[in-house]
Amino acid sequence: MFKCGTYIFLVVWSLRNVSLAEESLRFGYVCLLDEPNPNHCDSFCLNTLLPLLSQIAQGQEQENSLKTETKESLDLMKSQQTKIEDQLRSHMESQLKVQAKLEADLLELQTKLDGKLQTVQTAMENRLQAMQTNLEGQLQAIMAKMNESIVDVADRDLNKVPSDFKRIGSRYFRVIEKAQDWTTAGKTCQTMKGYLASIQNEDELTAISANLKNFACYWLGINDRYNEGHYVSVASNRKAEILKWKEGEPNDKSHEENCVLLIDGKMADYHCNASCSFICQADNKI
Ligand SMILES: [Ca+2]
Ligand SMILES: [Ca+2]
Repeated sequence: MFKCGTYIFLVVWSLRNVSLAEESLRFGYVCLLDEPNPNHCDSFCLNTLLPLLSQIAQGQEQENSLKTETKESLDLMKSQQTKIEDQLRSHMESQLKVQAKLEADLLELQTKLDGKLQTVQTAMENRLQAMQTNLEGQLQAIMAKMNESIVDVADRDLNKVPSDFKRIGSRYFRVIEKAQDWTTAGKTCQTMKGYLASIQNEDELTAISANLKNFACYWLGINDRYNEGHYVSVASNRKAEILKWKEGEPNDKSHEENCVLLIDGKMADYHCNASCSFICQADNKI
């Protein structure tokens, strides 16, 4: 095998020498190397090889330079890539911070809006509740008044109450702001189809007094004309239901005070010929 390889090498070398010999003949010089020994290379060979070697070295140098430039370019690109990546990372971190702050602000705003919305809703509910309560109260008052009117109409029809008598409490009265003596006042009430009034109880006294002027006297139908100290109603001829005397009354002054008047919510016996306003009642039950 070795021998065979050596033979092939020698053949190639011989062919190259033949080629060189031909080239030498063409250019007018001869270099025949019978033995492939570097020591036998003369100056011509060296002159021939040196440019090649120089080109090879120059090529090698260019290659190294190119490698160096390429490496520098790659390093620069890598550096720029790293810088861009850092910038992108920093930018993304900033964006994330901004996004987080926006989300926090949005949540805070949402919370505030929810709170205000709840406050407004509560206020509206309270207002609606108050309006509803008020309307219910008004409705009840209207219904009570309607019922009262219905009862009043029915009662007036049933008891034949004159239309100009006013319902005070459970009965019908008419206050006459015209000063007359007790007897004339009684007759005036009769012309109105009524009677000089007596009082049923303290609530009725309070209700009637609310319809009278202050410091003014009003005749009642109560008297003790026939039996001193025994007060009766002129309408029913029965004992007076309630007597609420003013301080110091009754005093039957000069033994002539037999008629009862009402002044500022209290009663007093007084001379029947005196002039006072008076109160008529529609019924003769009291
Ligand atoms: Ca008397
Ligand atoms: Ca008196």
